[in-house]
Amino acid sequence: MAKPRNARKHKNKAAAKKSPRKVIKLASARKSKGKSNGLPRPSSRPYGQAGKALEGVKILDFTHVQSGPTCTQLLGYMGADVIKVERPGVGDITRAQLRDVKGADSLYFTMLNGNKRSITIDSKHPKGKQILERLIKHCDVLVENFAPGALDRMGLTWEHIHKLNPRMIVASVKGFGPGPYEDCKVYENVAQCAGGSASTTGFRDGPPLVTGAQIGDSGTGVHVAFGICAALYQRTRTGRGQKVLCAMQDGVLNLARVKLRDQQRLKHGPLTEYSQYAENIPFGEAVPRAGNDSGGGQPGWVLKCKGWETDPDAYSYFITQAAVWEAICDLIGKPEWKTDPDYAKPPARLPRLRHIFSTIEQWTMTKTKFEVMDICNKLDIPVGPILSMKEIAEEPSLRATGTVVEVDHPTRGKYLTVGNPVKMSDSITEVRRSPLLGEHTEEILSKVLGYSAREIEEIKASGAITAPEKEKAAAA
Ligand code: CAO
Repeated sequence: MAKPRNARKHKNKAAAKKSPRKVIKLASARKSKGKSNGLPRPSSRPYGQAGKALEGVKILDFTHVQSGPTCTQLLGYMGADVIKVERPGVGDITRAQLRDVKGADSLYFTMLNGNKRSITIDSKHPKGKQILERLIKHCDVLVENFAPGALDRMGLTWEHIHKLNPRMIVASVKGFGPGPYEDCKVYENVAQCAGGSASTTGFRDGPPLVTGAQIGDSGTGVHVAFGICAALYQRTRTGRGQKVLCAMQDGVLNLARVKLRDQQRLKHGPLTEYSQYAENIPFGEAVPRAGNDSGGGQPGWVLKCKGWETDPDAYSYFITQAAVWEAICDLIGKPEWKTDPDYAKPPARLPRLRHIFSTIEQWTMTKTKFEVMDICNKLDIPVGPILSMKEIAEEPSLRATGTVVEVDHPTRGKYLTVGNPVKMSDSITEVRRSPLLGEHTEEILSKVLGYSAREIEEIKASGAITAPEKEKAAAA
């Protein structure tokens, strides 16, 4: 098979150094001097301290609001050097949105932009364009989530970028993929609605509901991060960058795929695990909203626990997993259900789920949600307390694992953020605070792009990295 055109170019030293095959070869060569079985040795460093997974990867972060910043923050957590380009004087619009501390960057911004450096560049200024072009040559990946066409309007077409740096990966989040809506601007809830989540969320007798988890924005950001890592891996073979696109509609649909599964099952009869089936309510043509029904093959529901009358989160999710049905019967004082033909087997239980869950609820209401968890876990019954954000913020085990992290910020003081949810045995995540607007402009111009002090003075005087006074005042 013919080699890709750029494959030969890839044989330069720098590219070969990054090739995972080469890494394995070096490790096994080292090993073969001793008593080797040809496999790489485990790290001799303490857990999680063998360097960072994406060390050396340089990201030109042209993202704003939530979806793109989620992606680049994750890449930063994994060790990439993330250089966030922001509009002079204004910055990412979220710096000033939902502000809780006067004059300080909002939590909206700080919690999505950790582990990044900030440079301000007016991308429409001729000198600003020159700086951006240098950054494009320097970086491995450009990530953006502007409205459709905005990057092209800045003169940064794929062709132009690819010409400047054929190794660059250009990753984009858009609301919709190619098709009738490709030019539309999209925010979180629009994506939840267009991706099939809203029509299948909520209660049957209520309107469609959006979820609190930001599956449109943050969910798509995670998808794009995955696409970028895959493209970086492919580049080790081809030497070439590529375009990576994730439409928010597609990202949401990927997360709602069980509902597309149910849509197809509808052709073959009612969805027997939906409570609607037990209530003898006929199904329509499309997947209905399923309330708190489990999306899988093991029925579940949210049940009241002790204190529910005053505490809105005193509930547990309870799953009547078939494997532990007998333990459930004993626990709730219904040992006869173990042999009763109406209850003993899962298909017999389906039309009776409502009654079953209200009987279990009589038991859960006598216990706190944490007691339910303790008792059921010992019996292998899958349950989960409904945790409030207050409880999550205060949960010591989440602090201990670095999932919830406290960082210090020069203008707002200490705040909590969500650390890296992915834990890796060789790669530690250090969570660093978000940058102030333009905090690293000079550092990046001089140390990364090699501009001299005189050139930096010229850039400053040109207005390419500073805002007109009017915009500064508006953003304050
Ligand atoms: N210097 C100069 N101009 C800059 C700049 C810079 N550093 N950074 C951005 N701009 C300009 C853009 O070029 C654009 O100008 P034009 O309209 O003249 O091309 C302008 O700022 C506004 O960009 P935008 O259209 O992306 O921003 P918006 O606030 O109007 O729309 C959003 C926001 C999110 C709806 C839109 O960006 C979008 O649909 N993005 C794709 C989908 C997406 O990511 N949605 C998730 C949003 S929440 O995470």
